[in-house]
Amino acid sequence: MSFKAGFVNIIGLPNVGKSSLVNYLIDDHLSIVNSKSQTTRHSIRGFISNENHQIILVDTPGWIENPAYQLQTEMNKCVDLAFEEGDIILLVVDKFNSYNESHHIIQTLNKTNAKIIVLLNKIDLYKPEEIIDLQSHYQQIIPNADFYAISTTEKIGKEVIIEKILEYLPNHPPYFDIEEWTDRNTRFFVSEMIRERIFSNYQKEIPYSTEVVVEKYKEKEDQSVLIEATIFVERSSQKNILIGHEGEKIKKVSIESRDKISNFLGQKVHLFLFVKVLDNWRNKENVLKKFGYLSK
Ligand SMILES: Nc1nc2c(ncn2[C@@H]2O[C@H](COP(=O)(O)OP(=O)(O)OP(=O)(O)O)[C@@H](O)[C@H]2O)c(=O)[nH]1
Ligand SMILES: [Mg+2]
Repeated sequence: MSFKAGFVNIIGLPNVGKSSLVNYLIDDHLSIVNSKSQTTRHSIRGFISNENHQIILVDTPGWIENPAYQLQTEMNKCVDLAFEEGDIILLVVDKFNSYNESHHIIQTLNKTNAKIIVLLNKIDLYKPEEIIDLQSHYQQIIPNADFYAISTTEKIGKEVIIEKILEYLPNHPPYFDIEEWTDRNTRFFVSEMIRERIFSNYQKEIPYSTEVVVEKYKEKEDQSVLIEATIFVERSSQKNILIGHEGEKIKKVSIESRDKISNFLGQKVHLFLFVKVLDNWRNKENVLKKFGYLSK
């Protein structure tokens, strides 16, 4: 039997459960999940490999209807690239957002040569008739797609999704080492775990105005890890909010992040966080490039 391998790109509007789906399918914490929308900012790849196949699952940022700053424009470019590069596209939808035929995502899907699977997520929250109505709606606007109703939190749907992906996966040698589970490095996961704690601890514009960069990652002789990370914000008022009265807020983020990272690495972690203002960074091309957001 020849080897099968391909890119399975996961696309949808913000907050529908794309990252939850990737984590559920690969049975690991690849991608951070949060109840706030626009959590994911990069394409993140996770692999399911064995001696017969390699499924490359690609989590993407949620599609933003009207980008308000360049970071959001770059996030949308990740989605457009995912349409082009996918052998299979998983469109994740829920009942809280709907599309019509003229929507960019639907029009692009109907033009692609990739196989399309529509996944109606969060069915733990729906009445049976809502599922039937949504199924007929999506079958009408994307006639070439398969359709499954799933729930990542209730763990419903994995077997049928994997079975369908394997049916569609093209014959191809593995793209990545079959021992690897992702193409992202430890520093990336560390910065994402800190960012996730920021999403959970702050409201309004703070999560969206911050970027986390791991500046130092050093394993010490006693097997513990020393990590220094900078949290960039856009204005000094945001820096004050982030730090909080007598540093209480940032201390909480630091402790929670340290525990998460330590759990992930299986090592003791010494974490030091610094907050810096980088004026209007979300609109600065050179900064976005440095932070790894520019696709070209
Ligand atoms: N009830 C329910 N909630 C879910 C389900 N799947 C995901 N969620 C929740 O939906 C929220 C968003 O999940 P994410 O996985 O971060 O969504 P996303 O599409 O990756 O979001 P962005 O990265 O912001 O585009 C989180 O609070 C999840 O816990 C589900 O099957 N049922
Ligand atoms: Mg996400």
